[in-house]
Amino acid sequence: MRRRVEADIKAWQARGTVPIMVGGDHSITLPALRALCAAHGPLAVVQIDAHLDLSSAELWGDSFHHGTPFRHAIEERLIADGTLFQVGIRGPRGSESDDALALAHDHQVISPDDLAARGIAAVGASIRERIGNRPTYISFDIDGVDPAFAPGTGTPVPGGLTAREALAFLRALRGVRVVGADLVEYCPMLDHSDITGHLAAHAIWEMLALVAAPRS
Ligand SMILES: [Mn+2]
Repeated sequence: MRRRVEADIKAWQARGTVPIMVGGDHSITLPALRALCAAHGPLAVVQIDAHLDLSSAELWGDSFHHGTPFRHAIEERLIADGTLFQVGIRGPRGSESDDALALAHDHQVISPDDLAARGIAAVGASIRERIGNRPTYISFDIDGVDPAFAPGTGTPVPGGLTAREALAFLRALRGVRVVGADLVEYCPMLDHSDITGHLAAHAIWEMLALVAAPRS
């Protein structure tokens, strides 16, 4: 899977497109980052997620699954130091070392409470300033949103972003140079009345708008 996704993303990127993937398991992000880093150099990454996804093989005995993509991305130097922004984080950690890895590389972990206290516009402005002109990947794990708004996912965690906060946060990123994005962990089988599907589709639309928006 990883080889195939990486090859596909490389092919789309080479055609001058901005690939946006829809999933499915969050482990698809790692090969996308590998492909885009090969083209652009180390990336900035904005990750909306309940979980850090920085686990190692000590969790579940496997080094490659939906809880580990960003550990590999950091260790493989696919993400530039100080430019991974993990927003919506509140879930249980895989281990105590997860936060340490992010902090050792000067990355930022922003909980839903942080986002509410600081304000979406302020957080967005701070992220945009820190990213500057660096090529940026957005990885939107739908479980970053509260299960009340996004029940259709495999590892729901109460206390997440509202749908409105999530969409406003995406809009607050306007101006960053998006070179790729994904919307992952959507599981239609667990959804109710397509609530999650509607939000996922709208979030993808907002990401397309970020690609289209002129940058100042
Ligand atoms: Mn995730």
